[in-house]
Amino acid sequence: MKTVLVTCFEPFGGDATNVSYDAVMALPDDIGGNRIIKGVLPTVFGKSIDVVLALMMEHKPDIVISVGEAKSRTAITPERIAINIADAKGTDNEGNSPTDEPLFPNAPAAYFSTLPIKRMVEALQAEGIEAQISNTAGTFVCNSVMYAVLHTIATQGENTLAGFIHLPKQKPTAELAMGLKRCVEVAVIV
Ligand code: PCA
Repeated sequence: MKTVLVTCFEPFGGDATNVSYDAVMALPDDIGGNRIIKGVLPTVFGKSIDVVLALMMEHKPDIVISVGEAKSRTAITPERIAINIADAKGTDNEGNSPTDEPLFPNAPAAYFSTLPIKRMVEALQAEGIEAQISNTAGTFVCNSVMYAVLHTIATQGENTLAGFIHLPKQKPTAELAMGLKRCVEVAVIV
């Protein structure tokens, strides 16, 4: 029985909703006997990292799956890699708009997801849910959270599995929640 921390984001960019919030909140609290802890992160550089790291300290999860919305995508996309940069085209929810800023100075350029991303994609496709691996989580708040979680796990020498999944905006919440549930089921059997 594992503890899985699943985080989502508040709406951003002037939107009233964020599909990651709707889909994560629709997840059951128990998936196959594993405990699902849900967290909501502010779409703000820095603060989002503070919140996710505090949730990790509090709940000591075996697996961290962070989830966000990708407006222009049509598939559920487990991310392969997070990069050590913050570079925003617009602003976050507190008006921050960093340009070419390292997230953590003197830290590695990138971290790979430690989630079973290929098996997640296969499991989703087997259910008829559009899914593919993404090779960039962008350079906005979502990438910063993925990077910070993986960097913290790596520097603390823990064996927590972690990664990020971007959800498409224009799909029914029920389909996205079902897809996320399958991703959790695949991750807990690693
Ligand atoms: N998507 C944004 C930040 C919050 C979210 O849901 C991103 O892709 O960075």
